[in-house]
Amino acid sequence: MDKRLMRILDANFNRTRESLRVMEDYARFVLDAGQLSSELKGARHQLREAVEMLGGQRLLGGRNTPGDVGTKLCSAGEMDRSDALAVVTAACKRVVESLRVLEEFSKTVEPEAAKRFEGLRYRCYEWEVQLISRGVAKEKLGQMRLYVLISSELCRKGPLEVAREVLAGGADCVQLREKKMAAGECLALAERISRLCREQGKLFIVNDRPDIAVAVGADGVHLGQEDLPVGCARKVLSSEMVVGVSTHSIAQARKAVDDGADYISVGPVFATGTKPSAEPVGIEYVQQVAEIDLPQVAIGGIKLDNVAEVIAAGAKCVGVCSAIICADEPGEMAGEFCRRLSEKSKIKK
Ligand code: TZP
Ligand code: MG
Repeated sequence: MDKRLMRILDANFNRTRESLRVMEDYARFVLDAGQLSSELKGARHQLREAVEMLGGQRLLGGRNTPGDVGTKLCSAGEMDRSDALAVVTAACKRVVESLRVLEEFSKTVEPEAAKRFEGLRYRCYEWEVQLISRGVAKEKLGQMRLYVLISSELCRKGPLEVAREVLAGGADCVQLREKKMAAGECLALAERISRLCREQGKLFIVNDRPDIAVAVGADGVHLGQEDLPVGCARKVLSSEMVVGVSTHSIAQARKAVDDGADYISVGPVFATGTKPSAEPVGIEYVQQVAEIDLPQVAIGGIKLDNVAEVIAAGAKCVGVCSAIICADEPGEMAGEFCRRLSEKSKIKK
């Protein structure tokens, strides 16, 4: 094989391998996405097999790093990575470029290998969507301040109107929590709220129902202690979707971390008519759970007159249902919660 061709193939094999490793480690260590990271590991193996068809190790014969005129060229932005998401985004772009180069140049020597590179390139487009959308959702979970739960039966106005208003008022996330609604009706409502949230770049979570969450393209699902286990729900969910788990004790919070939850709810902090059977866990649990390194939503009986106490206990995000959705003006009420949350977080800084 022509040495120049060997150099191109060798360089792009390395680029692809390295980018896949970045993607795999992001899936594994940032997203805790077992299935995705094992698919990416498999992709490195498939890459190696396709490269074997071109001579494998023999491509090294073309390598001439000191004589490579490109090693010192650095494009603007190459060193500019603000966070892990920016790193994986760049790797996703790079991997399809290098696979395309492998594909095109291997057509001249081994068309069968070219087809393999093409197949891998298509899969990389899908992995890119999964890695980035789940990465973005994870980032958003960490930045949430106000998480609003909507249950139609408690809404003073229509649930869709309430969703629209609370989003306008500053809610970062809406959860649809319908305990009595028939699946078909819930699906239709979830579809509409999901669209609203997507339009505004806000998170949308469905309570209890992974099937409905998947069907409407929600960001994720919220599960209680008696619902499906996280691992089981993940089998049904698309890999970019997040899972939240209700916790009522530090042991449950630790278990949720081990099970791979993306966030936890912490409560009920106070007694609440929305979940009358649940024993309040008190403000002490909010303080205690702050040691857990996972986004948290303090929830249960939180109102304007006690939210300061919850924030003072360490909560960065509060989950509110009745105090907002039963209000005459849910949007204004959401706005007032947001003001208090941001005032308190400014004092803390
Ligand atoms: N989980 C713990 S408390 C609760 C849930 C879903 C209900 C929260 O509703 P409210 O009306 O804000 O107390
Ligand atoms: Mg539940």
